[in-house]
Amino acid sequence: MAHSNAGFQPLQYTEYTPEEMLNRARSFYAQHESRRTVREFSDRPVDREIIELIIKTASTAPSGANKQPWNFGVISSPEIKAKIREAAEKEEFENYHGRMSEDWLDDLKKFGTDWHKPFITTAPYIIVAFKKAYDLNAAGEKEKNYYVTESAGLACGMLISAIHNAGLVTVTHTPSPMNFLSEVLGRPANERAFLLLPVGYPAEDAQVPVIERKGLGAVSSWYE
Ligand code: IYR
Repeated sequence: MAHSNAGFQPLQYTEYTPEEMLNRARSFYAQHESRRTVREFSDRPVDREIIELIIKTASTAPSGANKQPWNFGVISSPEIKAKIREAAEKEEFENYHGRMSEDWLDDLKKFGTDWHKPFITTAPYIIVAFKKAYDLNAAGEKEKNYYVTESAGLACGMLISAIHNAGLVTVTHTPSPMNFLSEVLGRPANERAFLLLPVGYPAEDAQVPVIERKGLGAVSSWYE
């Protein structure tokens, strides 16, 4: 393929034998299949370098025009975690007492969630993923980002895989509305909080709900 732009280089690519491919695909699947969302955390400390590597992994996600329209707020300060928990619980209290429909509350019953969010102060790290609606260049002018929600979602998916791969656990917490996170963390106007993820070890007695994953037949449609 001819490229008008000189900024290209040869792809670094490793090909596996069909057998290696199958083994790799099987073990990657098995590893992902063992992931569970965890809401009960230990306060055991986690090495900062692990968190750095997890975020670097997330940031390898593809994004619209490679704009990488995300920023991860990483909170270990007990004072800031306490502020975030207080504000999140205030919103969640309202959600569970009138803002969420009866059907919605019913759908959540099996997860045992309520407005209390102790994991925000127990987990050693809280990661708040922000999506960047636009960027500001050096002159302070707005520069467009593309497929911002999709891009941030992809990065968060890879973040979750990296957390699991490292042997840590998380929950994708979505306090709503989330604008308090921008205020508490002093984020600029072009960023919107997207997800809040506590990261750490599970509590020793952590329990998870009994759930099932849909089978291949239910999640895929094949045209052969
Ligand atoms: N944001 C609330 C409610 C909640 C909503 C869904 I959809 C969930 O899958 C789980 C919880 C909370 O975090 O409790």
